[in-house]
Amino acid sequence: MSVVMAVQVSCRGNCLALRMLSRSVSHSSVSVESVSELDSHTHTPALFSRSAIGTFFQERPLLTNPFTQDALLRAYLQRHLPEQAVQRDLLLFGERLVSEIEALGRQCELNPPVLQRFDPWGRRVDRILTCDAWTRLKHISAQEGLVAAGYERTYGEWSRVYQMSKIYLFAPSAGLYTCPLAMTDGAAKVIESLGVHSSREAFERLTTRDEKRFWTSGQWMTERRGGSDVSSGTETVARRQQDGWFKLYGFKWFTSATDADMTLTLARITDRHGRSTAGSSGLSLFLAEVWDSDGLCNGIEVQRLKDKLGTRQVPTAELLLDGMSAQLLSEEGRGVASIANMLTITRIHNTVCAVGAMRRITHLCREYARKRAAFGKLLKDHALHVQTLSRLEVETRAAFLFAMEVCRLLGREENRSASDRDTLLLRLLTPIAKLYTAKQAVSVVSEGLESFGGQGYIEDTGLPSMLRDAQVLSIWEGTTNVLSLDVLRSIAKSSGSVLQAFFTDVTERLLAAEASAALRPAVTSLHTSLSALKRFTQTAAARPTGALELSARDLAYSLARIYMGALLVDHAAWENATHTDIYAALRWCDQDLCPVVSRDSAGCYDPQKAAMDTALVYDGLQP
Ligand code: MFK
Repeated sequence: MSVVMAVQVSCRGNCLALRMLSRSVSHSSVSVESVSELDSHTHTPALFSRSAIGTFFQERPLLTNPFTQDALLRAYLQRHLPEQAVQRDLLLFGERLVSEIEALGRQCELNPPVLQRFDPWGRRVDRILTCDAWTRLKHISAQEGLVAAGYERTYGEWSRVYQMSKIYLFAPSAGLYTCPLAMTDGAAKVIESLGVHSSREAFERLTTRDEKRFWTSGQWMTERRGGSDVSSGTETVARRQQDGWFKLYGFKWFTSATDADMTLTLARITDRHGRSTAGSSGLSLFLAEVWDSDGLCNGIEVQRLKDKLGTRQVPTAELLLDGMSAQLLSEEGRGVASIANMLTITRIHNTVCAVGAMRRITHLCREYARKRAAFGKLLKDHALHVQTLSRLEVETRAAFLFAMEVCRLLGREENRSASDRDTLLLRLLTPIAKLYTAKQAVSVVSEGLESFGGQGYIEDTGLPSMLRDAQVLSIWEGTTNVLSLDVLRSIAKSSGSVLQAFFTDVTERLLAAEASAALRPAVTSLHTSLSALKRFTQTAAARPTGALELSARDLAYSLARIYMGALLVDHAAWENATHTDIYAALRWCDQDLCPVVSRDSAGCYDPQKAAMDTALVYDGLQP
């Protein structure tokens, strides 16, 4: 092969390189051939191949053990769950994440599931084919007890904190395997709560560490009419069979991780004339195995897999239920109330995964800032850059403490050590934590990507998928507004007791921190916001119809910000807290902690303003 050809091969596809080469060559009046010959004699690399691609390559940010890197997680566990066994397990798990799981997660992103509709001989099979890495993640999930740890209850009321610490570490590496795990955990919780003996085997499989027996579960709630308004949107019917089982007929529009072994789903039981009851009281909860022992569907046609912005690793399908055999799990007509337990668990998983995403991006950003130089110095030496990262860190810390507090409350309830206040707080804080951390995750991950410059927008860095996958967190398991209305529902249903529990809890945490002079500005600000919020809620019931609903999102945000502030202050007042813990609490409390009061003062919830909102949104719309 001639030297010229060798150059062309080494620069294949790089026309720019060749153009630059001919320009530099014509300046020095040396032909391509003569330069190449010179190089071939002296054995130096071709001049142009260097000038074309340059010699500088940016170091990539390295992922190291996410447990050892996480100061707040380690401090939190040191304070609340200082068991050696927990430390050891998380340390080893962190190593496994780096050495094995991270690559599996990436493979899942690159090899999304496909639907095989027919076998080679034309038989309809509707198989959802996932990659080997997805199966491996299922096995690892069982081995590591990612669901089991919540039910073994080895650490009593701290068992959920232990389990969710693992999920938190796992999530950003797991190629969305957290999705089936969330639903599996939720299904186990529903079965345990209902105490259904006939589904004992399902419960045992959902919560086992034996990878050969481990089952995952789906949660099929969404039909064409919508995923939020489940009560009026569910058209699936259930026909009773002579053996006491049911056949289900309907169309499920979004089913996540549809390769699951079993599912929980809602349907309306028909009477012998085929009639069913409309609304929430007509819905019952069913358990069904999805596949038979030959891998064929149980009375299901998979219409298609969804083409999604993110979560591409997870099969999401439209399903026609055409006589799916199912077992009644709840009392007749108690479907929504029964599946609410599943929603609590999946919303907590969502919260934990949102924090996991924030933590991963902040770690990558700070690592990159130690390696990337611009304008003559490393990014870590640019104060403005570090200020931006510090703000992301404050968001992440507040979100982490919030997530862990909800897990702690869940653990206390399951350990039967919850006080009435704990139970009320768990009900109120679950939707708030989910809705607030989901929004934070989108914003923190987006800002984090920006700190990589153009590289944050490049697919094979793996960074863009983090943003895509964060975007779903505020959509599935209840959108921000649906969850804000759920907060109102919890207040109304408890006649305000959930709010009383909130006020008492925050006040006690602030009192405990009052001795700290360093924390005083944060404590004062939280007291002021809490008092303003109390006054708002006391007058809220007397407001015009609709005003409360208009304030729902801002109310949820206010409850979130105040509670997160109280948790940061509480953590910073701990005897082993560091000055960074105090600083994080102070910075958090710089913001408007009670937007519902600020917006109320601006008249945002007046009926006239609602009319103006409509006028603004539809301004210029042609009929
Ligand atoms: C990383 C994480 C991964 C997660 C993966 C998940 C993938 C799966 C994707 C999906 O499936 S996304 C679809 C998820 N769908 C939702 O989240 C539904 C959103 N809509 C709601 O949450 C509505 O608020 C709800 C359907 C619950 C409203 O239904 P209703 O029938 O209008 O409620 P209603 O009548 O107020 O309440 C019925 C009963 O349920 C009441 O109990 P009682 O009959 O005993 O009074 C309520 O108290 C109870 N309930 C409702 N919401 C509750 C609840 N109980 C406890 N907690 C709640 N949140």
